[in-house]
Amino acid sequence: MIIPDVLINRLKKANNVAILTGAGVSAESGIKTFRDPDGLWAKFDPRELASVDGFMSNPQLVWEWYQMRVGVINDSKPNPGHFAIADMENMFDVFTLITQNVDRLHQQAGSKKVLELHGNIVENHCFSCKKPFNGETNLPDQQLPKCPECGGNIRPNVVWFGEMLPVAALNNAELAAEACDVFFTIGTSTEVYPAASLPLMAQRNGAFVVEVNPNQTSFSKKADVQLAYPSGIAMPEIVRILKEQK
Ligand code: BJW
Ligand code: ZN
Repeated sequence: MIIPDVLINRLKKANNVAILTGAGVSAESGIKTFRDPDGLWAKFDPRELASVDGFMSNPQLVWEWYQMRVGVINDSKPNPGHFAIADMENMFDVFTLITQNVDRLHQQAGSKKVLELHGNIVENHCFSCKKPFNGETNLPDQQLPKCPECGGNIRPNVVWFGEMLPVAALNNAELAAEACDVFFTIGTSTEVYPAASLPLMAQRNGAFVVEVNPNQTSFSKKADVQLAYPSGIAMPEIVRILKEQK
C-alpha cells in the first residue's frame, strides 16, 4: 500500500487534525455497516427501526433490534484502525475525534475524547420523560423495560432520523472542522447529515481532506486524497510512517 507523500508532509506540518468516523471503521471488528450490500439496511427498513415514528408504532420490535446489536457489539473488540486513531490523539497539538458510531469501540481502543454525534447504544433513557435509565435491560423474552418514574418505554441513547444531534458534540465538531489543517473522513458513506457536511466545511476552510474507504462515496471525488483501503490497513500504516519520520 502506498500512502502519498503529500499526505505525510501535510501531517508532519499539521498542528490541528480532525477525524470523522463512520460504521466502516468498525466493519473489521465484525459489526455490520448500514448501507453496504450486506449491511443492516439491506434487511431492515431504517424508517421502521431508526426513527421516532418507528419506535412509536412498534417499540418492542425496535428494542429487540437494538438488543441484537448490543449483543454483537459486546462480543466485538476494537481493530487496528481504532487503535491507530487512538494513537493519533497524542501526535498533534490539537486533535478531535468525531464519530457517528454508537458502539464505543473508539473509547475501548483508548481514545480519550470522542464527540459522539449519534449517541451510543450502551446507555438508555425514557422515551416519555427523558430521564436516564440505569435499571436491568436484559429481561426475559427481550421484554421492553419500563421507566420506574413514569412507566414510559425505555429506548437507547442513539440519535434517530428527524432527531436533533447532541448540541455540544455537533458544535465542537463544526468548530474542529473549521479550524483543522488536515481532516480525515473514514469509513462513512457521507450520506447522513449534518455529519456529511463536515468534510466539506473543513475543505472550505482550507483543510486538506483525506477519505479512507475501500469504496467510492459521494465525497470521494472532492477529497484531496482518497485512500481506497480498509481503515484497519491504512490508518496503522499512516501512524507507522509518521512515527518513523516525525
Ligand atoms: C469501510 C470499511 C472498512 C466498509 N474501512 N471503510 C440535509 C440534507 C438532507 C437531509 C437532511 C439534512 N439535514 C437533516 C437531514 C435528514 C437526515 C438525513 O441526513 N437524511 C439523509 C439520509 C438524507 N438527518 C437527520 O435526521 C439527523 N438529524 C437532524 O439533522 O436533526 C435536525 C433536523 C431535525 C428534523 C428535521 C430537519 C433537521 C439525524 C441523523 C441520525 C442518524 N442515525 C443513524 C442511526 C443511529 C442509531 C443506530 O446506530 O441505529 O446513524 S442512521 C445511520 O447512518 C447511523 C450512522 O451513524 C449513519 C451514517 O452511516 P455511516 O456510518 O456512514 O455508515 P454507512 O453504512 O452508510 O457507510 C459505511 C461506509 O464504510 C461505506 O462507505 C463503506 O464503503 C465503508 N466501509 N468497510 C473503511 N473496513
Ligand atoms: Zn419516564
